Amino acid sequence: MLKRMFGFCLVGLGLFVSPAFAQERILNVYNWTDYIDTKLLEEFTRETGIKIVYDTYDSNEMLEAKLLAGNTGYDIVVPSGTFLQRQIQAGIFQQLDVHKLPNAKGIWQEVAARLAVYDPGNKYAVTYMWYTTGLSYNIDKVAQRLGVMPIDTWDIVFKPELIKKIADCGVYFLDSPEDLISVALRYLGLNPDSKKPDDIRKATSLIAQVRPYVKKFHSSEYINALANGDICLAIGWAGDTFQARTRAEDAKNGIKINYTIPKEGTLMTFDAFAIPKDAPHVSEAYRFIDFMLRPQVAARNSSITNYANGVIDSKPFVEKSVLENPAIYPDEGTMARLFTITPYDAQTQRLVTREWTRVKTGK
Ligand code: N2P
Repeated sequence: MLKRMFGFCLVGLGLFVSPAFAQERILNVYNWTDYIDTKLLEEFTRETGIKIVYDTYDSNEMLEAKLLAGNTGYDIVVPSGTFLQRQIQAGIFQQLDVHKLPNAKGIWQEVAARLAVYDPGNKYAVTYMWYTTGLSYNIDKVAQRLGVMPIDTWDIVFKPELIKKIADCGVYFLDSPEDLISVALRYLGLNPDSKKPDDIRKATSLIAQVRPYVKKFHSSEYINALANGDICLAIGWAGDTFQARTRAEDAKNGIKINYTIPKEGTLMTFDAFAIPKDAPHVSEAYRFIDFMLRPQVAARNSSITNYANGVIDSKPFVEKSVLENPAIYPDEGTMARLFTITPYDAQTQRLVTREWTRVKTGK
């Protein structure tokens, strides 16, 4: 009898803790495309029991539209600096409790200080990756068309007589007004952070002038398009470009891809993890950010995505070829050519959106 009762109790207990009855732990992550070592998602679940629903986007505008509409259900999002700043001001995020992020001790202080321009006191966000915008190209096809000239100047995309020569093998530009306008301003010798309507129009007119030679404005398709030879040049982001290089090498298709930071200088951007105020799974979100801050984990993300992360303690674990690539981890000389920008105010944003549509539609 006793034995039977004991057995019964055990069964009862078993049912009580069986996964079918235990509350499932979930985390909804919304991150950029091609921006993580996906194996880490499974490892996180295995370790914590938290299931990740992983969704992607390829533009800040897309993320912002969702955040402003509210009730996204997302627990983690990854805006870039200027957008982060506006979204903090709009009250979208919750303040982070750093005590819940023990691995924050490995954060790269110089990088955190740069992010603090957008998030004063680093209260709302933690840097994930940082990077530049530059020229991504197929070495052979561009050389066939431009000869021996070094591919190290924005002239290549902003001088009609040059871009015209490569248009036949396919040119993409990022669909990111902030990147393109700041770079065009810099090229024109104007302040890349200018909010003056006249300056913005000068920048968009420059881009509009070369619009006929641009096959597509898109912020993620250029990785495969470069890797499989569909295009020969893009204005793109460094990490994505080196991913294209790896894909071409894996495919053994003979396509050689390079990325340069033009000598006139370029934009440097910081993408950061933040938790929306209405996030349904806050403690799971902390677990995830802390996991991503683990030096070995951060290093794997950098080694796979070719983006520099925000954890200084990860450096010893980052693939040497990534760590020693100054287009990914800029040396001092490269750093000196990089600029950052601040967010557009509401009025300037309206102008930018209008101008950008005009540029893209060619009207
Ligand atoms: C990853 C793009 C990340 C840089 N594909 C843009 N925030």
